[in-house]
Amino acid sequence: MIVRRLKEDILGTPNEVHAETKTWTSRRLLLKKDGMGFSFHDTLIHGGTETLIHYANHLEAVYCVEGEGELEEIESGVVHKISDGTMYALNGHEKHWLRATKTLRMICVFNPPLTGREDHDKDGVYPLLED
Ligand code: 9YT
Repeated sequence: MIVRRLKEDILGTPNEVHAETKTWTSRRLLLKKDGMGFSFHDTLIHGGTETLIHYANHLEAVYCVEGEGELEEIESGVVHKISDGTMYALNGHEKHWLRATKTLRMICVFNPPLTGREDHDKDGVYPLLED
């Protein structure tokens, strides 16, 4: 069994990942090496920012537990409001803008799981990494 606590086990360690864009911070609680088949993160999208995201190599589901913002699907132009209680799943690898008007706290799962080092490239993509 794995038990981890955000404050004691993640914050201030390499599993607290700050995006190079400075628009988000990902606190990664479960990673590929944990063998669960997915990774599990508690992510902050900082208020007043927008982030280009395109998970070409991964599926991601996201559940918002705090904050306010929106997701714009780039291909269709459809905009979805996001607040406490909103879930979205990128089952079509949709490229999107993620905007936070008030810092969003998002619980995210990735399949395949992240190894822990991933940050977005200029197109918002995470590479497929091995441990
Ligand atoms: C919601 C989202 O995709 N945020 C960007 C960071 C990512 N979820 C991560 O690595 O935790």
